[in-house]
Amino acid sequence: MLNPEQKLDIHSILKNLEQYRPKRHGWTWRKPNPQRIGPFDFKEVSESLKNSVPLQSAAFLNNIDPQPDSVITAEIASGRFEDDIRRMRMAAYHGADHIMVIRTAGQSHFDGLIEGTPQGVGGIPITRKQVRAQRKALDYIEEEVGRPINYHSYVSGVAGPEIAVLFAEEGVNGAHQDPQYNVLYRNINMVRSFVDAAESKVLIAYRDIAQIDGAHNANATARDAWKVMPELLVQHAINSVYSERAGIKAENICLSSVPPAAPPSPDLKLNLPYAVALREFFDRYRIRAQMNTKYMDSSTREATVTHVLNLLISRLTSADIQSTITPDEGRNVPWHVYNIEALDTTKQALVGMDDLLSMVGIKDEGYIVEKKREIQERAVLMMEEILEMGGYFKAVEAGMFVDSGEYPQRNADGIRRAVEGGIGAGTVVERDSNYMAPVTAHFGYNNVSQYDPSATDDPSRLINGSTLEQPDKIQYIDELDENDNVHLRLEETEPYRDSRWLKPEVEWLADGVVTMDLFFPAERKVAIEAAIKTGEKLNLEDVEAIHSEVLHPSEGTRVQIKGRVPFAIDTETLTIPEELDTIDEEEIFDYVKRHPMHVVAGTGGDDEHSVGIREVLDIKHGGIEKYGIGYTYLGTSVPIEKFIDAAIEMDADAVLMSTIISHDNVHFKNMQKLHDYAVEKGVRDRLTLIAGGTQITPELARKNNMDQGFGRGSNGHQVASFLVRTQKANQQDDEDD
Ligand code: Z98
Repeated sequence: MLNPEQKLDIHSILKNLEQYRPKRHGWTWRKPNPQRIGPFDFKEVSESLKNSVPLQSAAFLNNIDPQPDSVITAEIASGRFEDDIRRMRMAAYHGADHIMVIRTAGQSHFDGLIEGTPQGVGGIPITRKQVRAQRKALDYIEEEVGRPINYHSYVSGVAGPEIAVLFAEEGVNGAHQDPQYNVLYRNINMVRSFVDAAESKVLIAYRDIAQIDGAHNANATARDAWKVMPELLVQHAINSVYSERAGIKAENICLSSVPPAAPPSPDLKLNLPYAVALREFFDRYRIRAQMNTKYMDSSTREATVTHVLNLLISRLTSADIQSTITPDEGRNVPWHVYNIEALDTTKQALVGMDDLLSMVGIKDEGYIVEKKREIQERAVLMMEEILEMGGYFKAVEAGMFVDSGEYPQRNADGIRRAVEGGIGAGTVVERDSNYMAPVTAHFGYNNVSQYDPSATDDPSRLINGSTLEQPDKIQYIDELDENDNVHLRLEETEPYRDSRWLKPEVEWLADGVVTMDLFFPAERKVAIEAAIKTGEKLNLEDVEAIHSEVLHPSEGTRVQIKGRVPFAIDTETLTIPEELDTIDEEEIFDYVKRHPMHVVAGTGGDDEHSVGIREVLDIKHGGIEKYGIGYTYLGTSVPIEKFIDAAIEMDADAVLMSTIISHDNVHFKNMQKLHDYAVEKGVRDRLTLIAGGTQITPELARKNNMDQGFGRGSNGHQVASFLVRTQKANQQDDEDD
C-alpha cells in the first residue's frame, strides 16, 4: 500500500519484477453515479476518489472534488519510464484513470520486441520491463486513489502481434490498433498490416482490452484538416468493422475522434456537425475524444482554449473517454505540470458543464442538420467509390486517402502505397493445410482437431497452457544494455531521490530545468535574443526560448525561456514558515453563533498601514466579520494602551494589533508593551492578544508575549480559526476549574 505522505519508491517497484503478475486484465469504465457532493447535485459524475487533489477553487467549497463520468486520459511518456511512474501518481490524483505511454518515438519502426529499458526522448520503445514496472506501480496507485486505472499503449508496426501478446500477458488495458496507421503513415505493407491486425485484434478481444483506432491521424497529417472529415468516417468504419469481425466487442471499440478544426477557424461550426455525424453513424461504438493538435503552437493559453472548446463538444455529444493533450505539447515533450494542467482543465470544464444537455440541445433543423448530412453523404460516396475500385488496397494504391481535397473533390496529392510495396512486403505466406499452433487467442485456421479434437477451442491445452494461462512460461529478460539501463540512470540521480537535496524538475528527477516569463519593449527577434541573454546572465545553462508572443509589433514582446540551474538546494538550510492551521468554516460559523465574539483592532503606535488589517476584518475578502465575529476598528496609529482600555470597556475577547513598521524593532516593542499593559490592567488572562504584519511570524509574535502572530499573506479564516480554537480551550479550562 502506498502512503500519500510518502514518495513512491522506484527501487521497490523494480524489485522482483520477474515475479510480478498483473492484478487484473481488461478495460474498466467509470461507473456513472449521480449524487449530491457538498451543497450541489451532480448528474454526470462518477464515484469520488479516496485520495485526490481537488481544483484550487474547491478551497471555497469545502474541498469537494467531483469526478466526471467519462474516463480521463493522461499521455505520459517523457523518455524515462522510471520518472513517468511518479507523474502517473500525480496524474491519478488529478483525475486520470487512463494512462497512455509512448508518443513520438516511432514505436512502429521496431520490427520486433526489444528488452531492457533504453532511454528515449519523447517516448520510449516499449519493453516488457517497462510495461511490467508501470503496471505494477499503477496497481498500487489505483488502490491509493480508489479507482481502477487503465494502462495503454500502441499495437503497431510489423511487431504488432508480438506487442499484442506482450500486452495481453502483462495486463495492459487499452491499445491503439489500426492497420491503416501502418499503411498510411509508416509505409508498412498493407497485406502484412491487415493480417497482423487480425492476429492482434484477437488478442485484444481475448483480454477485453479497449481498442482505439488511428483515424484522427488523417487530420493531423492532412494539409487542411477540416477537409478530411468525410474520410475520417470511412477510416473509422473500416477499422471498426474489421475489429468486430476479429471478435472485439462493440463496446470495446473506441473511435478516436479529434475535432478537425481549431480557432481562429469558426471552431464549433465545423467541429460540432462533424462530431454529430460521427456519433450518429457509429452509435454502437465508444468515442475517445482527443483535442486538436494540428493547429497548436507554443502558446499554452491558446491550446487550453482549444481544449475547452473541444470539451464542450465532448459534453454535447457524450464522449466516453476524454483525452488530454497537454498545453505544452506544441513546444516540448509534455512536462509534469502541463500534464496536470490538462487534466485539471478537463475535470474543471466537464464538471462545470455537468448536465448541460438538460438545458441546451443540438438543433434538429437548419445548419447543423444540413452540414452533418453533407459530411455523412460525402463519406458514403467515398466508401462506394472505394468498393467500386475493388476495395481498400486498390483505393490506397490510387491515393484516395489524406488527399487535400474535400471528397469528392480530389487534388491528387493523397498518400499512395503499392499493394506489393512497403516494409514487410511479401512476408505473408498462406497457412499450410497442416498448420497448427498450440496457442491461445490465435486468428484463423488452426487445425487443432487433427491432433486433439477436444482442444479445438482451447489449442494451448496441448502444451498445458500458453503464456496467457501460464505466465510462468514467460521468458523475462532484464537489462541487456550495459550503458543504457535504469540502474545506471537511478544511480546518477540517487543523490536527489528522497533526500535533503532538491533540484527543480520538469520531467526527469533533478533535470534542473526552470522556465521564466519575460517581457521586453522590443520587436520579436530582439526580444527573443534579449531573453536568452537574460537567462545566461542569470547563470542558467542551455537557455532556449520556448515561446514568444507579440503584444505589439514595435511596443513589445513576451518571451518564455527555459534553462538549467547548475545548483541544488539543501533543504536543511531552509527556514520553513510555520503553517497556520485552519478549522472548517462551518465549525467556525456554528461556534460563533453560539458564542458571540468581539475584538478590537487597529494599527499600533505610529503605524498608518491599515490595508492588511482591514482585509482581515472586513467581510468583503473573507475577513473575520464573515464568520459573525464583531469588531471595533480603532483606526490607525492607535496608542498601545488604548487597545487594552477599549477592550476592557467593550468586554472584548481579543485585540488585533497590526504593526508593519519594523525599524528600531518598534514592532517587537509594541507587542511587548501591549502585553505588559494588559498585565498591568489585570486582563491578560482573559484577553487574546494577536499581532499581525508583514515582518511578523507566528514564532516572533509568541516570543514577544503575543498569543499568536500572523505574517504576510495571512487571512481572516486563519485568524478566525485561531480565535475560535483559543476560545474553546479557555472554555475547557474554565470547566476544568
Ligand atoms: C493519440 N496522441 O492517438 P508510432 N497506432 C495508432 C496511432 O494512432 C499511433 C501510433 C500507432 C495520439 C498519438 N497516434 C497519435 C493507431 C499514434 C503510434 O509509430 O509509435 O508513432 O505509432 O493518442
